[in-house]
Amino acid sequence: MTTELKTGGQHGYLRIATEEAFATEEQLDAILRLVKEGRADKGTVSLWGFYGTSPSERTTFIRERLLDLGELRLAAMDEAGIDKAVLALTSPGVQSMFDLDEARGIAARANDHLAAACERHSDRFIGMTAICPQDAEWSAQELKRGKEELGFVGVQVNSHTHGHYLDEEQFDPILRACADMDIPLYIHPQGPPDEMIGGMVEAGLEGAIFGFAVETSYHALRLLTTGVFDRYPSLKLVLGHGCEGLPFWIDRFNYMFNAGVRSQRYDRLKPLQHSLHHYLRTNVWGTNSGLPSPASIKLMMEVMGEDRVLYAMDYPYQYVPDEVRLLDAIDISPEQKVKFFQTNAEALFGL
Ligand code: 1DF
Ligand code: MN
Repeated sequence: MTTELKTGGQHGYLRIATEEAFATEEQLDAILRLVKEGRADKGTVSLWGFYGTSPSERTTFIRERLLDLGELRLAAMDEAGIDKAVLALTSPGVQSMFDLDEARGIAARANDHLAAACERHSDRFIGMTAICPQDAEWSAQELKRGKEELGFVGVQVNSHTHGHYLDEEQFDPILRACADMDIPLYIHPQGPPDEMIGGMVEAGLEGAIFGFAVETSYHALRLLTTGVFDRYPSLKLVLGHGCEGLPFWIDRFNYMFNAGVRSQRYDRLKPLQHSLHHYLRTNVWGTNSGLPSPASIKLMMEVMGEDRVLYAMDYPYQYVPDEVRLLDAIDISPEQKVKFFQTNAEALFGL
C-alpha cells in the first residue's frame, strides 16, 4: 500500500479531517506547572506528565507537531492527502486549570493564534473555539467572538471540567450559546476525573486506549438521558472515536433507560420526548478519529444515518497515512464515501 495520496479531490472527494489538535506553549507550560506542583488530577498527570516530558520518539514528534500551525502540518496533510483540517486546542484545553484569569487568557490567546493560522492558510485550516467551561458566561461570550469575529465553526470541550458535566446547570450558558448560534459542540476526551479513574492508571488504561472513551461516552449519555436535547432540540453534538461507542450500545441504552423511567427508579431520569436512538440520529454526529475501522464506520452509518458520520485523523496523535488508503478502499458506495470524507463535514460545519 504505497500509492501516492493526493489532495485536490481528483479521486472524487476532498478529504476533510475533523479532529486535529494543536497546542500553545503557554498552555503546555501551565499544564506542566500544575503537574509538577502536584495540583493536577490523575488523568492530567498521566497524560501530560508523559507527553510533556518523555524523550521517546512518539512524544517528541507529538510535542513538535502540536505546536506547529505551518509547514510541518501542511506537509503531513499533503503526504496523507488531507485537503482541510478542522483544528482544536489539544485536550484538556484549559479545563485542568484552577486560576480562571490564567485559563481564560490562555484559551483566548489560543483562539487568536489559531485564527491567524486559519487566515494564513484559509484553504487548508478551519478552527474550533477553545473555551473555559469553569466560567460558563465568559465561555458563551468567547463562543460568540469565535463565530462572529474569528470565523470558527464549532467548539471543542474536552469532556469533564474538574469532574463536572455539561448537563449540570452551571454550564447552561454554553449549551444555550451553541444552540442559539448553531455552533456544533465537539466533546473530545480527556482522562477520567479522579472520582472515576479508579485503578485505570495502574492498569495503563485511563488514556486514549480506553478511559477516554469510557468517560466521554458517559458524558454524552448524560446529555441524552437528562433531556438536554428536549431543552435544546437544535443542539448539535459531535463525538470522535466511533461516536465513543454509543452506536454499538444504543439498543441497550434505550431498553434500560425506558425500563428505569417506567419504574421511576431514579429521580433525575424523566420521560423524554423521543427515544435515545432518535437523539442519536437527530442531534449527534460521529467521527472515526482513532478508529480507522470499516466495521465501526459502517455500524455508525447504519445506526446514526449516513449523513452523520465524518472522517477524522487525530493528527498528530495518530498520524498514519496508510489509514487513509484503507478508508479510501472501504466497501461503501461512492456517494457514501463523498459524504464521509467531505460533504457531511461541509454541511455540519457550514464550510
Ligand atoms: C491521545 C489521543 C491524546 C487523543 C489526545 O490529546 C488525543 C493519546 C491529548 O494518544 O494520548 O486527542 N485522541 O483523540 O485519540
Ligand atoms: Mn483527539
